[in-house]
Amino acid sequence: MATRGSTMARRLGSPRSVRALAASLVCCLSCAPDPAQLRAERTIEAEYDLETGRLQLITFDSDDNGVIDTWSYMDGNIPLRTEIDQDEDGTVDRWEYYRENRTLEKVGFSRGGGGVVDAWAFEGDDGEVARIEVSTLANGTVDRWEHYEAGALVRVEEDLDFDGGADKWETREAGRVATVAFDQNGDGRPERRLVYDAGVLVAIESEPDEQGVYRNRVDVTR
Ligand SMILES: [Ca+2]
Ligand SMILES: [Ca+2]
Ligand SMILES: [Ca+2]
Repeated sequence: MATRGSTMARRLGSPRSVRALAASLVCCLSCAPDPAQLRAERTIEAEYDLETGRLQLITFDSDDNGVIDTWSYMDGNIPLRTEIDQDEDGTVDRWEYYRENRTLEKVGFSRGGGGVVDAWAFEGDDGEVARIEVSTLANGTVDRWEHYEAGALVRVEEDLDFDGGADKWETREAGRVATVAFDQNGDGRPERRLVYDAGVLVAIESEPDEQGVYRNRVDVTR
């Protein structure tokens, strides 16, 4: 699992579609007819709500090959979401979501394929992917949280019984599992933790105190 998220994209990147659209639209307004304007006229189309007249969708053929690959859903001039079919196979593979201040909030992608968004990547302060939230049932409900540092998966939380709260916590070191803790009685806190050394199980800890320090440890002989 370590590589699936990290190869997705180290950086979410800026919302390239909106940026390209903005550049094209500015050129439309400011320049005499030229190739850039003609290209914009050819590749960008806007759709408006028939009742309110508000802009609701901009479609864009970003590589000018005659196939629309980018759909930006708008509320007037506020971008809500952009869907991109990067390989132009007819299914969306990238979903960009924006905050109210128009900055990129998260990028959705499909681990399961088929054009269904089932994972969402969030950027950290360093510009790299810091967290990926996953809906393993592809139903929109997140049940797996992956945490990354410098592109490496370091921690995973899972909601195995789908009650909305994590009940399995995994830590990783150098790409290998280091500890796995389980909440077995449903109180939201772990009661048992497996400890690994170089990926091999070496101990089982149990009976945590109020601070979560395990009072019982059984070493596993190899
Ligand atoms: Ca295209
Ligand atoms: Ca596609
Ligand atoms: Ca749970």
